[in-house]
Amino acid sequence: MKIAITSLMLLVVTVPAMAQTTGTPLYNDFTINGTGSSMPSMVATNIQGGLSMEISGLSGSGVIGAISPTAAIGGVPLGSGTVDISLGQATFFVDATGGLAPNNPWNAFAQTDANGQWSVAVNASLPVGVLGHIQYGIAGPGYPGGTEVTQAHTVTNTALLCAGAANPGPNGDDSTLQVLIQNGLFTFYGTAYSDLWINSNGNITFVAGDTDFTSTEAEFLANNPRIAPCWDDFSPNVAGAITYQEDPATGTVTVVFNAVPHFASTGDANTFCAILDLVAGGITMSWDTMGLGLGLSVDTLVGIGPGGGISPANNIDLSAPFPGINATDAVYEDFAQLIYSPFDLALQTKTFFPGGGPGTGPYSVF
Ligand SMILES: [Ca+2]
Ligand SMILES: [Ca+2]
Ligand SMILES: [Ca+2]
Ligand SMILES: [Ca+2]
Repeated sequence: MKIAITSLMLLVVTVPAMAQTTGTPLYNDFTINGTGSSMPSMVATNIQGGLSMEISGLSGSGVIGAISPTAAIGGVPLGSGTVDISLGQATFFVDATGGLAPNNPWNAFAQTDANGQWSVAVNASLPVGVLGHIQYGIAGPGYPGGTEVTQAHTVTNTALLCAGAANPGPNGDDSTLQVLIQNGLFTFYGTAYSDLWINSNGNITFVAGDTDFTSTEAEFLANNPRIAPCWDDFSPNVAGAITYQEDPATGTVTVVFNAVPHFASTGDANTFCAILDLVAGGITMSWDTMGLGLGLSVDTLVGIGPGGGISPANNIDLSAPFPGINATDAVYEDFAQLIYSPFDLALQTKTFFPGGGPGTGPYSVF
């Protein structure tokens, strides 16, 4: 179900009458694009043009959701939490009981499933800036007092990082392009480089280019140093474009994969980018729409690694913060292993930050 959140703002505002309860906070997780959980207070959540909201509660419970322009931690007590959004200014965009969001088509679907899950995606042209504060109530006989609340999210729509860059990158199916860094060096795992290779299969390598279209953890660890915003088999020869740009003012090199399809897939677009910080040696990756072969690709690998066989296997969940441990550790998620999840980085931004000084590991992820 996809609906513009702006249309939700037009609904009639009514203040709910919910009793205070003493439920179990862990029963009410509320994540947006995979961020947030059952924390007791508000979460600041940045999105990039779209949001997928997921509620976890008791199965068969009714979901009530609202957005308000203001919020304050420690509002009206309800269950084991508090209603932090401003009820007097709230717009209810879904209500399983029907009363607070009358005639809303979402209401008919606003019931947690057998696993206690309920989710909804909003993909629309959202304005950049703070969209509002979103919080859910969950009503069901399993909750002491009948109703619980999730924590609130303060949702900010950030501008997409992956705007097209000035210079054409490699445009062949399995191709590579050497790029000379004009204004300094890029230090990566302690080695300073004056050039890099943009590989059309979603990654950047040092020392030499790489046209390998089958990503594996073993190759990632053994071969040349690599930055992989999304190592997979892409076909910029079919559609989309790979571009890059060096900006001396910000000291960055940006590589953008814009709407490139997965190999042999139709109707599939993938937009993502990597930004290399020439000063601090950090790497920021951002993912927008990620079709990944309409979900059929099974060999996506994301992350950074020193190559050369100097790192042990270190497959981590990239959607969670990672503190960084050893200076030579590769930091990546091999989605082929499905240890944590299918690809879940769309509409996210992650920074790989060198904790040992400019361009020197250990690299943390946040
Ligand atoms: Ca391979
Ligand atoms: Ca390819
Ligand atoms: Ca693939
Ligand atoms: Ca994950």
